[in-house]
Amino acid sequence: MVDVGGAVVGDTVLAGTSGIRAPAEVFNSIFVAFLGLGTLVGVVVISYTLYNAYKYRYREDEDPAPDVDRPEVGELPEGGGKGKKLFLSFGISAFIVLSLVIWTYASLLYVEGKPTEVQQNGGDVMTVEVDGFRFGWQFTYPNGAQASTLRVPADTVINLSVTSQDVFHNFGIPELRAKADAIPGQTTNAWFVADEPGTYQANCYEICGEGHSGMTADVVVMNGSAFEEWYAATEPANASASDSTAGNGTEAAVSAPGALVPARAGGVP
Ligand SMILES: [Cu+2]
Repeated sequence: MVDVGGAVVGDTVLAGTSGIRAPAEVFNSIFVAFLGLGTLVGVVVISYTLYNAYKYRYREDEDPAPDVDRPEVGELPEGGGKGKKLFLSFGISAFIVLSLVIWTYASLLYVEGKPTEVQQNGGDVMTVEVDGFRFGWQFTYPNGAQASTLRVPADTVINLSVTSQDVFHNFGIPELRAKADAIPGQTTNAWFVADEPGTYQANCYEICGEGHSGMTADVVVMNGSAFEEWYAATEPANASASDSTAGNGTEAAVSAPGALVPARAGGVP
């Protein structure tokens, strides 16, 4: 695996010491490739157009105009003989487009399958359940603890299992390039790896009512030991309300929307 040393490109935080290529990095390279190729194609097409405009320009000193074979509207270009130029440009375009489609699709498969693969290989994946509600987010940790701020360890694969209590929402952390629909009755996954401790912001990306624009949450990336210490002190929000088999706290979160607000004070700082 390529270690990019925790490079920060623009506002994108790339994975560092975890050695796992985060979606932020994958999406960044797709963006750069499309931007680069788009620019290259643009430069070639515009230069060739300008070159021909200059070559076939009107010149007063040539009267009558020399007999050149200018392309007519509707005529297939036959440059290079027997449409060689046409064949070449179609061929190159098809090659570029197909390569991009295949490469992008492979990248998406990587992003979709990576957390499962890491888990199967015995790597660390922390799954946090994200519940959207009008108007806020509730995070449920593997131990059942709930909070309105998402705290995660750095350099760890964080798998978000996103759902909604009421209407459609969309959970996204722009800097970490993590984004998933929050749909009632369904779960959607997104994951990220952050190597730069700090505070990021999660927003709702689906108009959901008057409080939509304020539907934000802090995402605090902590270094491993600080996170462990914090996590060890958390308690399941519903510890007294249901038996410990609830484990990840899903049932309580889904069946008791009324518990959302108290959960903010549910023993999680
Ligand atoms: Cu929303």
